[in-house]
Amino acid sequence: MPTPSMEDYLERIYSLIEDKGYARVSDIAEALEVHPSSVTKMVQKLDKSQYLVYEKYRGLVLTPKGKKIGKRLVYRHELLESFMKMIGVNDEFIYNDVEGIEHHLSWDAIDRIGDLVQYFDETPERLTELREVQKKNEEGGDQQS
Ligand SMILES: [Mn+2]
Repeated sequence: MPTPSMEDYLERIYSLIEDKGYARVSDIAEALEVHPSSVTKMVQKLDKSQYLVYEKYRGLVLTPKGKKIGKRLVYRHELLESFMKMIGVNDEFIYNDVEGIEHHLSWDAIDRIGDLVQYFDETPERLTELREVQKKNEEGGDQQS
């Protein structure tokens, strides 16, 4: 199992390759706001664990194992963002909240959250009811801040 930090890298590398066709050390460093030397170190670790192959001149290539987990990690992040949005979390908190919890949930929990998101997608009137509860709670003024 990859560590949380390895997960962050694999998630980002997968997205970069999806978006641009390649992932350079400098792009990863910029995206994760870390020093390029940290990226190089982690890339070597990911290579050793067979998530990717690092070739000095060709760059990074994800192995089938790296692609599979990278895809799941990107899905997990996007699902949790949808979930946060759905339950009414303010947009400005969503990204950091997801970054904070994504590594600490079981895949079972992720799948159950997936069910819930699907449930609300399929029955939008429930979402309207949820918004009414939230509105009532906010008006009640008993919200913790
Ligand atoms: Mn993430």
